Amino acid sequence: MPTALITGITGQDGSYLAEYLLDLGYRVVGVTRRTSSAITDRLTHLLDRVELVGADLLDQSSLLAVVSCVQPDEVYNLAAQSFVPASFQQPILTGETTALGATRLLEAVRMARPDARFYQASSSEMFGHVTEMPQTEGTPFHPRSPYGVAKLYAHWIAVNYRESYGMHASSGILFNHESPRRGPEFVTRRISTAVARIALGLERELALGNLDARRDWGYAPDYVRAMHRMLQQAEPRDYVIATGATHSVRDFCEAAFAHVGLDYADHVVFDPAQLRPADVDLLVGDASLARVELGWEPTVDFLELVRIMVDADLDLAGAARPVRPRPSTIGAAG
Ligand code: NDP
Ligand code: GDR
Repeated sequence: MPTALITGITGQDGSYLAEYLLDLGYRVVGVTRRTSSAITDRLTHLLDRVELVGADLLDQSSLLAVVSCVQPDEVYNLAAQSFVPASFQQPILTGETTALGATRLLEAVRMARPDARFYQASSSEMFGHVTEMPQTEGTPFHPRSPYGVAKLYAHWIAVNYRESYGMHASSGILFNHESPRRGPEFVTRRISTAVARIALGLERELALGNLDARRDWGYAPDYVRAMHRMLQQAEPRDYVIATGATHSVRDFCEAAFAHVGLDYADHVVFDPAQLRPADVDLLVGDASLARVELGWEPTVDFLELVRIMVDADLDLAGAARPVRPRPSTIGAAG
C-alpha cells in the first residue's frame, strides 16, 4: 500500500485528492496547521480513513519531522495562500507560504525521503499577461499578482530540484478548477451561492468586479486525477491541465442565473472594491501533452460545472429547488 503525503488537505483539491487516492488503496496522510478551531469541513466524511499530522509550510523543522516520520512514496504540495486579492494585501505572507513553503518542503523531502515523487501545484496565474493563445508548457510567464509571482518561484524551484538533485518532481500548471467545495471568496462560488440565495428569496443582489475577465474553468475532481497520473510517469515533467474552453465571468453569471430561471442583469451590480490592482484578462489552456502522455481528459464542461455548483448551493441552502418558469400554454393550439 503506497503512502501519499498531502499538504493543503483541508482545501478544495486536498479533499478530492485524498478521496481519490484512498479509493485507489493508498494510505493517505494529510498535513494540517494549527488553528484555534478545527477546519476539516471538507474532510468530515474521510476523517476515519485519513491520518492527519501537524506541520506548517512556514516551519522547516515541522516539515522535516513529518517527512522523516511518514516516509511517503508520493508528496503532493497543495498548500498555499491561494486567493489572489489576499496576495496584494499580504504579499510577504504569500511569498513565505506559496513560494518559500515549496522550498521548505522540497528540502525536507531531499533530506529525509529523496526517492519520494513530488507534485507541485503550479498555476495558470503564472502566465498572467498572456503572450500567446492557447497557453502551453512552452508559453512565457508574466505573472500579474504577488500570488502569481510566488507560484512562479515555487514552479522554478521544483524544476531546479529535479535538475540539481535528480528528484522526481513534477509541476501541474492547472487552470482554474471549481466545485461545490470551492472557497466562498472565489468568483464562481460567490456566484453559485448568491444565485441559490436569490432564487430562494433570501437576497436580491450580487456585487461583482471585473465581469469581462475570461477563465478556462474545469471541475476539481477531474484535475486531481491528473496530479496522480503525473507522479506515475517514469520521467518527471510539467503539464498544463485545462479544458481548452474560455468563458467570461459574465458568461458564468448568465448561465448560473438562467439555471434557476432568472436574468443575471436584474441582480448583478458592479462593486469597484472587487477590482484588483492588476488582473489577468484571459486564460485558455492547451492540455494536449497531458492528453497524450497521461491519457487525461476533462469529463465536465462549462455548463455542467455551473449546474453542479448552483444545484449544490441550492441544496445547501436547505430548500426545494424553485420551479423554473415554463412556456405558457394559454392559447396553444389543440
Ligand atoms: P485552497 O485555498 O482551497 O486550499 C489551500 C490549502 O493550503 C488549505 O488546506 C490551507 O490550510 C493550506 N495552507 C495554507 N497555508 C498553509 C501553511 N502555512 N501551512 C500549511 N498549510 C497551509 O486551495 P485549492 O484547493 O483550490 O488549491 C490547491 C493548490 O492548487 C493551491 O496551492 C493553489 O494555489 C493551487 N491552484 C489552485 C487552482 C484552482 O483553480 N483551485 C488552480 C491552480 C493552482 P487551511 O485550511 O488551514 O487554511
Ligand atoms: P483567480 O480566481 O484569481 O483566477 O485565481 P477568482 O475566482 O478569485 O477570480 C477569477 C476572475 O474573476 C474576477 N472577479 C472576481 N473575483 C472574485 N474573487 N470576486 C469577485 O467579486 C469578482 N468579480 C470579478 C477576478 O477579477 C478574476 O479576473 C484562482 C485561484 O484558485 C488561484 O489559486 C489559482 O491559481 C487560479 O485560480 C488558477
